[in-house]
Amino acid sequence: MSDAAPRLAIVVLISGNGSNLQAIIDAVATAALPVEIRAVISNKPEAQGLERARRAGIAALVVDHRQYPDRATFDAALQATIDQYQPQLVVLAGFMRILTPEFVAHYHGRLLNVHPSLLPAFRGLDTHRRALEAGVQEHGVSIHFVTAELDGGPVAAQTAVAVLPGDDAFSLAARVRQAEHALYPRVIRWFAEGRLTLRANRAMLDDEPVRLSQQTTNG
Ligand code: NHR
Ligand code: GAR
Repeated sequence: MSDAAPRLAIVVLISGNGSNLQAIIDAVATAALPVEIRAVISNKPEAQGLERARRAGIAALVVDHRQYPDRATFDAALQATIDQYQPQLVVLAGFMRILTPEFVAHYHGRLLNVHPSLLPAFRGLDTHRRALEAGVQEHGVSIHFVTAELDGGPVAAQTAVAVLPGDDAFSLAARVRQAEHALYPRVIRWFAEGRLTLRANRAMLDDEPVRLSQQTTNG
């Protein structure tokens, strides 16, 4: 990269496949995303995303939650590992462990998550099956600032995904994941550009509170 502009330092947390991580890596490679991925950390040693990181020349680390007696001890170890890389933003990308309020407070305003639903609908796990069972016509993806309230933090952006006749949880998840891969790098870029901030428990884009119905039309 010949671009001399300072790039936002980020650390990405994963638990599995890491397709969202790959979308971020690819966006950085095409210069669409002005960030430096300093490290990728998984709580699972077998996570495929670790190999994606290594292939891109990014430090790939494991902090295995099973090696720690409780969540507080795990989170403290995770935090210490992250902070060695001095990130300005921490990105959850399919990270599957609920984080303690202490951890979340430490990264207040600089911790994002991608959640596979149109929040506040379908917080928690197994969102695609639950959306199909509820019979909704629209499902989708939310990027939100992480707070102590699980999947309850301020939403920064959403993309709606139509539920199609014949969809099962797999086909719907695949379509939602495509929307994730398009949206997450874009939202991270907003943060890197200083356009997206958390202020008084509201997500602000260009100094305006994020309004969900407009969100997918921005920048
Ligand atoms: N932590 C806090 N405090 N707040 C949030 O909003 C969080 C969070 C940690 C992760 C991601 C979230 C999602 O996008 C996320 C948001 C895991 C679980 C869960 O139940 C729920 C939500 C999310 C991630 N995890 C189980 C646990 O006991 C373990 C499940 C597993 O290992 O497969 O931690 O959906
Ligand atoms: C993504 O669909 C993400 O939204 C979801 O898991 C998938 C991870 O895929 N996250 C959660 O369900 C968090 N609880 P990936 O590992 O290929 O990015």
